[in-house]
Amino acid sequence: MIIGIIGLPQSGKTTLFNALCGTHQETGGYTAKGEVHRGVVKVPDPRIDVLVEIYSPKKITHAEIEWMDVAGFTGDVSDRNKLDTEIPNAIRQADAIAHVVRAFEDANLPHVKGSIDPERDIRLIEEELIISDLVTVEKRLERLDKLLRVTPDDSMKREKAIIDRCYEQLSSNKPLRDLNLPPEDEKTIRCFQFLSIKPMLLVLNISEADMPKRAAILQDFSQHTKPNACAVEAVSAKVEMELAELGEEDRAIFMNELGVTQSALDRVIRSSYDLMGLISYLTGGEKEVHAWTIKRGMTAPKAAAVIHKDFETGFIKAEVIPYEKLAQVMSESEAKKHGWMRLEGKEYIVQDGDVIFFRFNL
Ligand SMILES: Nc1nc2c(ncn2[C@@H]2O[C@H](COP(=O)(O)OP(=O)(O)OP(=O)(O)O)[C@@H](O)[C@H]2O)c(=O)[nH]1
Ligand SMILES: [Mg+2]
Repeated sequence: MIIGIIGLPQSGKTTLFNALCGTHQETGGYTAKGEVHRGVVKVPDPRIDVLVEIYSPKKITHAEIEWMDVAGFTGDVSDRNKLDTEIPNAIRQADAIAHVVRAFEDANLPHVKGSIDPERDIRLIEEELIISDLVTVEKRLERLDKLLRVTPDDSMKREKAIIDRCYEQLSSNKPLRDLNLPPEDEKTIRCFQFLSIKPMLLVLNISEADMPKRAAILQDFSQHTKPNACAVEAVSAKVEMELAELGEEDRAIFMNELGVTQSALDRVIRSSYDLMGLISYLTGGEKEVHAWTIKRGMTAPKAAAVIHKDFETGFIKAEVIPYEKLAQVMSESEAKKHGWMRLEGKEYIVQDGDVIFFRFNL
């Protein structure tokens, strides 16, 4: 799963990327067009720590998400003939988008649009995503019209009906995300890698001085400004980057000085995970404790295939203990004695935090 970080120039994207990935990419120097930073981040999961206590494994593997950082969007769609395509194209492969919105004041760093105005910036970036998709849709419609004149087959007609809907939505300046297309329609147009259909997390980049007010800022923003179907988090990217560079002890002292108890980054990572409809199930043993990423709603054999595709074909049963039950007694055998281990079959929908042992036949 990949998340693309986007936003206006100098909004703090690379700073956030460094904080998330523990990297040292240059900040404040305008990421160049065509430059893409990539990094993999562990999804924080306190349940893993508990499983490690239970199993004392040799190896520990967290769920992971890949992040990408690209140059700033222009925020200018006034001339369709001069649209930038390179930067939007760089994030097409992402499964979701994190839009870094500048909310911090800094007199030494003028905002590229002249003032601090998160609502405007969100609209500008949304418009850029919409126009970029509109260009793709128009091209496809033109091609489909030609093809349909020659061979009017049913699948093409079906695609045309979906693309027509997309055209209508985008022409009304609305993102495809709000269309809530049924999964089979979404699958038909997946190959176009539309941008405005991707789940979006808005990351408000707030001033260091506002950190203690973070919760109030978030609430106010969610009530008044947040567009539909987006998630929102607030961080001070600069502070988070500085925190990420510190050792554990110094970090605790610095956080105490700032009046914060938990790194806001953990929440950004968790929110992005939820936003993409992802959950984790866990496997435990002496060899390894492992959090596996799956889409919410997956059946047990599909979830098993994430470990190895043979587990899906050879699937027999899943032995499932819900995490809370296991944590209650801190022992697999005790959990079994309580009758908390269930045997589930092929139709079982795996739940977040299920601790699973797959039985399979190879
Ligand atoms: N005061 C303050 N400055 C910040 C914060 N986050 C980023 N900055 C500063 O903003 C400037 C731009 O940060 P970058 O992370 O390079 O911004 P960017 O969005 O990657 O910029 P481009 O790559 O040009 O699009 C740097 O000087 C950062 O130190 C913040 O939370 N507070
Ligand atoms: Mg940058």
